[in-house]
Amino acid sequence: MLSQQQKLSYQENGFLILENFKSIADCQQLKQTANTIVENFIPENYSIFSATDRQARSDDYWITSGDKIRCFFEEEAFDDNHNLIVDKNFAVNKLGHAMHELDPIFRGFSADERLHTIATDIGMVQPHVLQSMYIFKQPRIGGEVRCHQDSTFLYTDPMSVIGFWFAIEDASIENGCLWGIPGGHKGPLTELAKRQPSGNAITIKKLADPEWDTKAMIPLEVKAGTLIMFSGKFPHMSEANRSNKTRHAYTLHVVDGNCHYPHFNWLQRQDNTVGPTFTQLNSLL
Ligand SMILES: O=C(O)CCC(=O)C(=O)O
Repeated sequence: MLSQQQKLSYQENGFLILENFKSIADCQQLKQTANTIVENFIPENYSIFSATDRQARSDDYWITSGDKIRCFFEEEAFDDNHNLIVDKNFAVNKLGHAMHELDPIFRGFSADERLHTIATDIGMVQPHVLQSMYIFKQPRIGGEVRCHQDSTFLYTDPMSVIGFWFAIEDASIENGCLWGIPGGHKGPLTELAKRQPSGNAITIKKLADPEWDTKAMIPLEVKAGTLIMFSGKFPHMSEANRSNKTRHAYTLHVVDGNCHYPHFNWLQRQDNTVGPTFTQLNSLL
């Protein structure tokens, strides 16, 4: 799947951009499905997602969502008295974390054998799809995602997570595209998130300096259908979306089943696995 040059570029920069990876029709179908999930959602039990804090917030709704489809709201969708102040259909920050398994349209989009091949091309032995997220990045209130490395939150020993980030709509600086530090993955893992043995608390432990050199950040502006893949130590972020446009994206986080997946990771599935392989996903189609 990947050329020698693409593999070298991924190793050097920690990320790779593959344009036109998905068709516009596939992106539109996924977007429609995500919007329908939100339309049908009755906000009785929900939580708010914030990725600006250094301290991870957690609650029951979040911590048990690893093998479910749940809605997490934008922080700015509520007033100080916790009343929803925007249309529900433009209030959800993201869906998570098992659409790839539980929803037939999301499953079809995710069960892409090319992703298995790409993961093995860059050295993964047994790719498993651990997590999916549909990120809306809503107009005007789409929350910032602070600079982080995905291995902080989905840790394996040795580290293995790969992020597959699909632009479902055009992503630009204006509507809050991804930013990243090319080569930043060559530094250490700077933080590790650990779920506490009891309760829902997740603590984020600082492992290393320095803080990210934000001057080295570059915007990854891409068209709908593009796949950006990045390694678990690639520092990346996105700014708040203050534009009038949405910026929908879908992500899959894939880990190597040959690596140890510790109990301290926040995402623990009831079946105690690290999610299906691409072949298993395909067999469910
Ligand atoms: O889409 C975004 O704004 C951030 C996504 C992200 O950080 C991730 O997929 O790891």
